[in-house]
Amino acid sequence: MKAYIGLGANLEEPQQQLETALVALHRLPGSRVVKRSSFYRSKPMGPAEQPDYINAVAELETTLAPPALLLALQGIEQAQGRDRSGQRWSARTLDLDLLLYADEIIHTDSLQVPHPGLAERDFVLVPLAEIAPDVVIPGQPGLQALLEHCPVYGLERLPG
Ligand code: A4P
Ligand code: MG
Repeated sequence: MKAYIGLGANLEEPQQQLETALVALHRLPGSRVVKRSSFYRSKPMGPAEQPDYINAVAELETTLAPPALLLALQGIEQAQGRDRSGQRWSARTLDLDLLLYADEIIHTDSLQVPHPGLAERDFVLVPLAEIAPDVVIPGQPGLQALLEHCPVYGLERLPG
């Protein structure tokens, strides 16, 4: 199955956190990273008194089912020192969101797919459009339409 993962970090060398996370994603059982977007610097959504974020999106080919994939993502966050004690949307070493899983719509207590915040986040939509411009988001209009209505957090695409 094809899954799209949103990566975000704004503490402790965020670019390195994302590089490390991409390697960890590639090593998950039955999984490989087939595409990765550029890295983007973005202003924080949520509490403003935190560092800028680095964001990216990866396309994963995986045989893991969605609940197992979510647990695996949380394991990678944990391994990279994610501290969940702060308030919502506070600074973090690594955040991995399951954005899309094939064409599935999932609503359970622990997992919502497509990710509910996707349409309101340029730091997700822009890197997603870079690697998958024609991706279908179940229950939503196309990426270009979403981008036109999306709030702007001030994205800067990083070289390399
Ligand atoms: N959960 C449900 N659906 C999903 C999914 N599709 N992917 C549940 C991942 N998790 C999902 O997440 C809280 C719970 O969401 C999990 O237990 C899981 O079962 P979390 O990662 O523990 O907490 P969080 O990340 O602090 O909360 P939340 O609401 O998920 O925050 P977001 O949406 O991840 O946003 N600004 C910029 N510029 N760039 C960013 O990347 N990120 C955030 C965090 C805030 N501001 C940002 C950025
Ligand atoms: Mg999260």
